Amino acid sequence: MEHKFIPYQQKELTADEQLKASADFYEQMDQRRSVREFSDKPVDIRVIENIIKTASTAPSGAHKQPWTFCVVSSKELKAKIRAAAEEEEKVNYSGRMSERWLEDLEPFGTNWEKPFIDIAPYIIIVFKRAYELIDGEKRNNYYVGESVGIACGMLIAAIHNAGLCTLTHTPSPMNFLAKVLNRPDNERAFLLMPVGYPETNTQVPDIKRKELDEIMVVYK
Ligand code: IYR
Repeated sequence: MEHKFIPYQQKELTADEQLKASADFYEQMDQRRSVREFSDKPVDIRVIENIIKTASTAPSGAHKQPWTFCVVSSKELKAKIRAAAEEEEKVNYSGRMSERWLEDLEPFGTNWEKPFIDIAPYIIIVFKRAYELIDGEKRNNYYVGESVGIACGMLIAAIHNAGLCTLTHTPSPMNFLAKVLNRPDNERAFLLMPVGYPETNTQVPDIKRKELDEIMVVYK
């Protein structure tokens, strides 16, 4: 079988341009914070389309692109999702999570209440596609968790780049999302992300990122 290849073109930067571009991008990304209090200020759906297109540029196992991004703006659906998420989180916070886990979360001030699901203009629920059904036949996807994780990272970067914020919310177990959104059997909920503007005067925990020498090991 013939497989077509086409020339790859990427603009090469000078050494100086590269240093500046990488430093500028780091500065920009270092401003990103997870936000838990959202404003209901509307966001143009075309911005959401662009950030999802960006996420879908992620590499994936055998280029299967094993993801579906569900965008919820309906008040009724958001309320349904919030109620189901809070039901699970109540159980999590009152026993399903270990004492140590709850202690680790203390600095973030999280609890079972998830008002942001109602308030943010959009909720993106990312589903991973465990397999594909093509003409009634099951076809494999590969490295599904890795692929969808990478796409979510790119989604988060795109959201920040658009001057918006998000939160990686993982209500657990999250199978209620497939039910509420009527997803097919091959899809599993992966991450729930409110997208919008932060509420006025929102505060975020005063946390520090690890220094480079704690995260990078160079082998010469
Ligand atoms: N899923 C819960 C608990 C939670 C867990 C971790 I790890 C966090 O970093 C934050 C929260 C919740 O969303 O509240």
